[in-house]
Amino acid sequence: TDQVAIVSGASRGIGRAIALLLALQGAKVVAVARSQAELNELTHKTQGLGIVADIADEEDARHVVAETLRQFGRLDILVCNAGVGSFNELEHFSAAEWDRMFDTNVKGTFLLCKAAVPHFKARKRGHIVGIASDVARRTFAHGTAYGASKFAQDAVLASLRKEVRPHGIKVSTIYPGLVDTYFNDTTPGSAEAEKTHLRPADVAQAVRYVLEAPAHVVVDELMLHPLTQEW
Ligand code: NJP
Repeated sequence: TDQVAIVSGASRGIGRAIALLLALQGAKVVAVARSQAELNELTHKTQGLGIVADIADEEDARHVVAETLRQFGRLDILVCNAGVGSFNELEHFSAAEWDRMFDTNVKGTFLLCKAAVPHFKARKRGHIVGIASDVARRTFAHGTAYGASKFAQDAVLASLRKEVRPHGIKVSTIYPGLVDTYFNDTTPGSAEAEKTHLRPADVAQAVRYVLEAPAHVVVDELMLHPLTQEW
């Protein structure tokens, strides 16, 4: 396909795998993150566009969509993937760390959707794919801030789904379990994670599946876990 897709958080991890898979399938990919060097390396592979932006900043989020429209004339797919998390007992979280998770995971998703939806509505089509988490559907110790942010992001996407459906716009939410990425300052590729975690490419395949649904079908929700993970 020659679809135009924005992928947030594409400098590494899940977003990078999604960007590579979409590019492989012929999409024009706009890769978004704050790290210029990683984006340069990626766009070399995707032959797409890289935009350095902080999705928690309204001007940056607007710029991402405006620049995509300027360069490609349209937008077909928005993948809201960028996210951050850290885990601790409630009393050890700083207010700043709480804000960092909500600003990125919730407000960042809101701002990118807000920037893209008017264009989608005008064209009476468009597909928003949100990368949420299985922890948008369960709670766990040390997850007060991250879990709450993922519940909230999930609610943004689910409400938006109902709002934009009459305009022919799809919203699909993906709920992965553990994925072997750089998340929470980890380093992917360990022997242990190979046994217990999904690979970023597994999540990218889920994104591909929801995007390939026929025009009259919307995959609202898709959850996937490593077989070894109890949840
Ligand atoms: O994490 P990581 P994942 N503006 O750290 C970018 C969810 N998830 O791939 O800006 C723009 O390898 C950052 O780029 P940079 C998770 O909640 C994960 O695992 O250059 N971009 C990088 O490209 C998240 O929503 C697991 O630092 C921003 C990317 O985000 C999504 O999966 C399990 C940004 C993060 O890459 C991808 O996370 C689960 C900003 N303000 C859900 N802040 C898991 N890994 O186990 C960050 O259930 N980025």
